[in-house]
Amino acid sequence: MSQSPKKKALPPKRIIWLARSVWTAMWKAMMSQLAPPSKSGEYLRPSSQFRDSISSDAESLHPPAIARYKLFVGLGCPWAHRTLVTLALKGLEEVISVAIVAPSPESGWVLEQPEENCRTLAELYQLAMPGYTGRSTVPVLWDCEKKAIVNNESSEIIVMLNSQFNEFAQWGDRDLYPTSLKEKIDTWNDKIYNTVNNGVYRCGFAQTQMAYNTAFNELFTTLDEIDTALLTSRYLCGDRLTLADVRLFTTLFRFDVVYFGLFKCNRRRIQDYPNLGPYLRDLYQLPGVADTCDLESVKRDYYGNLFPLNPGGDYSTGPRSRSA
Ligand SMILES: N[C@@H](CCC(=O)N[C@@H](CS)C(=O)NCC(=O)O)C(=O)O
Repeated sequence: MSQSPKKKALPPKRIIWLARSVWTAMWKAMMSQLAPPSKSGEYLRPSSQFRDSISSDAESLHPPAIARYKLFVGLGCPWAHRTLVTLALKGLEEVISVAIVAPSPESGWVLEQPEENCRTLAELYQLAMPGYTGRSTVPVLWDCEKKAIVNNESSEIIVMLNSQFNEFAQWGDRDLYPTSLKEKIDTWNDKIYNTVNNGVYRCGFAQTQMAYNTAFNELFTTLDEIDTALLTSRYLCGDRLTLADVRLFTTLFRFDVVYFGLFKCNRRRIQDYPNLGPYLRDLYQLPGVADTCDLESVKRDYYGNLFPLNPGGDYSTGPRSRSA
């Protein structure tokens, strides 16, 4: 009697190959959603869509005023964090209110308290511009009177916070973007944006080895350069704190805890640099700044929500501080 041929078990190699191919295809699809790449796998950050200004010009739609504007921020986000630091350094907490959002895998940013009848940031964007199809990012500078997004680009919001509310600000005389230093500030900003602020994302979101290597080298070349500059200078532009420091601070603050591990920015930690480490602590200790910092939210938002980079969602507990 002939026996039916025994089914052969699928060789494990085949299974591994299959799992790898499926996962790689899914990973690529998720990554191109999360972080649109160039042809060579470099991360290309989408540009911000709302670019109006607050100004006291007669024809301005958004004149400076007390209690008219609100900032929507996520505490993990370095771009939103810039606006909170500027708010604190100018003493604008009583002038501009803050609404906090937290990430959710299903709905993107969710408001801690509903605002304008919106539960999510995406709904707020829809309220401002029905049919909007772009990204709903933080920070958002919201005009409560006009029910409009004034601006969602952090680099522009902090310039407005620095200059447009001085008559109401506790520290209206503190100019973080003085004309005399503008050129120097802008030069640092350009370099630091490309290679450090966005540079860490270019490492973490790189989709080819070459794109990662390039971003990694540029990042640490700039950090070395800054470390050298800080040998003879308390701040980036001399002895005066400027918006260039604010912009650098929020990236450095997250560096050892998330970028070093999750984004593979791991040639050196900030605390291992002779001058960058103390500089970071110096900025952290400026009055009002520590209150804007929330490392638990930073860990939760990066490790818990960048699914393609960390599918398990668990997060690291290190690194230890130097003294621990
Ligand atoms: N260019 C923007 C970038 C803001 C940004 O990318 N924010 C992230 C959080 S760190 C975000 O809200 N992402 C949500 C998304 O891309 O859908 C700025 O500097 O204001």
